[in-house]
Amino acid sequence: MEPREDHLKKALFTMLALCLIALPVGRAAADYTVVEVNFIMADKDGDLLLSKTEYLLGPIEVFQKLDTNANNALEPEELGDLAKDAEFGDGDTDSSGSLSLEEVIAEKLADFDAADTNNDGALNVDEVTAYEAKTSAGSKP
Ligand SMILES: [Ca+2]
Ligand SMILES: [Ca+2]
Ligand SMILES: [Ca+2]
Repeated sequence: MEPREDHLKKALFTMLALCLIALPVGRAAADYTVVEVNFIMADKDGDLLLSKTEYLLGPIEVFQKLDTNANNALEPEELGDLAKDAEFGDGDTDSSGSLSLEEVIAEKLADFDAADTNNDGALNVDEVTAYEAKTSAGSKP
């Protein structure tokens, strides 16, 4: 059994690493794109495929971290700038003004299915890269 504390430490480290990667540092030291690095970090079993579980793990951990009042809902105050993101409005399917974990998972599963273009139930790095390119291009005004 994996000790839960180790798991949390790994998640925190991953988030920290993601923050660092997100900084505009010019050319990355390694020849990996941000999408690829995120993919490698999310791919816990290293099979170069993201299962649904692996895909959801990150968002679930982020959810728990952001939910500072532990009411299993993310209010705009907890989300800060993220609340202005279109995903917040889209994800709040019951229009409660907050995101429940169920709403976050539903949103992410929809992303997963949309990205899984060869319908094998897993995401390879090409599918993730293509999906990220598509969604970031689509979200520009
Ligand atoms: Ca995997
Ligand atoms: Ca809601
Ligand atoms: Ca796939």
